[in-house]
Amino acid sequence: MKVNKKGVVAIILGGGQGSRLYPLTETRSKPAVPIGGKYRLVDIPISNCINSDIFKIFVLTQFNSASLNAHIKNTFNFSIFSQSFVDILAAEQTPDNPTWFQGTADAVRQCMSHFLKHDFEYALILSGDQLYQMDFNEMLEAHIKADAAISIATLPVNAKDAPEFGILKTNHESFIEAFIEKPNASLLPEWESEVSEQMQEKGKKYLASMGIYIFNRQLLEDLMADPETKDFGKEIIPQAVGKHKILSYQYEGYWTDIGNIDSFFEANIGLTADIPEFNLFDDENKIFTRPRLLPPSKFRNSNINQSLISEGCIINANEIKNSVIGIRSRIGDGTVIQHSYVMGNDFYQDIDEMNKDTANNKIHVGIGENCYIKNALVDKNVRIGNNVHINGGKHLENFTNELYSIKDGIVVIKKGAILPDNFRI
Ligand code: ADQ
Ligand code: ADP
Repeated sequence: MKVNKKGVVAIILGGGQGSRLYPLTETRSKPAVPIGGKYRLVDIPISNCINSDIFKIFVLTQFNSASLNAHIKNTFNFSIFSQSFVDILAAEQTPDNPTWFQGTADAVRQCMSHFLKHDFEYALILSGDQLYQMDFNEMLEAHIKADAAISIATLPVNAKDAPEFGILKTNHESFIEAFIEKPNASLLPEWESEVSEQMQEKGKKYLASMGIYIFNRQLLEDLMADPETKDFGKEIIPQAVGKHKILSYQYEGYWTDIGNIDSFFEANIGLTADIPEFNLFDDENKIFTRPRLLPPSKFRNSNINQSLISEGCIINANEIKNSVIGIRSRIGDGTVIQHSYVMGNDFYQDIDEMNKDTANNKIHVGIGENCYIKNALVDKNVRIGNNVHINGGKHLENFTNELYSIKDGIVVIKKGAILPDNFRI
């Protein structure tokens, strides 16, 4: 069966207020959060679309930021002869203004007039904070073959994770017969599904919504007409069950939510595994990002182990282990970095600037000499002095001040923070 690829628009839900990723979202919108040393969160769903030949893409975000605009504009510029685009649609008001997006469905509703200007048959609605590589054409083919009105990508999860998701039950044709958003653990026994033997062995007996939906155009338009329904998971999907044909498209590949600091951190560190579950080294499924034309990274006296080092770095560190080091990072002599994600810098300081900083007792951009950094997430453009000791871990309580936050034992150094010599966490 041939899928009419021109007939699909992708709508990426780029994020609510981003509070679960605070403080990474303190100064930028969620889609602009840097991931994997050189990418941004929004690159993941956009790349999945491009790899699935879907080229009409909207990104819905709660607030617009210069870095998101610059990133999209400089990365995803298609030929003027094609009708392809990546457009950012931002809620333009303040949090207490009622036109601020009230939920995922409300975000889609408020932008509906922009979508309807385009010729499409199917709307593919995606989450902006998930790490996965999926061919949406296979899902679209299943949707068309089943003559479904809505399709939801699903995957089996265990009892521990099930309360975090929309959980569903299907009939023998994979149509969804019941759906509950984030069920209380006490309700779970009623929500077990038949899953493959392999999933059964892993205790993954519950079918969860991945928050990836295909809607037929007219149905989406009809459902969006009711301003009372604010959310896909809480209202639109549960209310559509029993009224419309909703297909469960089961997926068993790697997929993970990266919506909070803990999962975001682990997903980044996971990229340093021998064979990471998310494959950046895949010609068929490239992750597209901004080509920055940075110089190669330069090392001196450094022992680098099981780590990803991005372009344009100047690294004199003693040791870097199980870590992701972002673009333009500068790391001084004798420093040790373990199990950490250092996002890097937006710019280089030239020698004059550095000399001026030295004369003014100001710390240079980057990480200084003889530091020890473990279990930390270091945002961009920080100035970390010499002999700074950061030892994250479960022994630390949650905490936040203007320089750093601690969440689930992970120390997050805020963007642009200045940590003086001998600072200890
Ligand atoms: P959650 O991920 O908890 O559950 P939600 O917080 O609504 O749902 O987020 C879905 C996506 O929309 C995220 O990418 C989020 O950043 C974005 N988003 C949230 N509010 C938004 C807003 N106001 N404007 C723009 N974007 C916004 C959902 C489903 C569950 C399903 C899980 C799978 O409701 O049924 O199991 O996704 O992760
Ligand atoms: P990225 O490579 O992460 O996309 P850019 O090179 O586009 O980052 O820079 C990100 C932001 O940093 C831009 O908004 C840019 O204007 C800003 N920037 C560039 N140089 C400097 C500087 N010297 N000081 C502060 N911000 C800068």
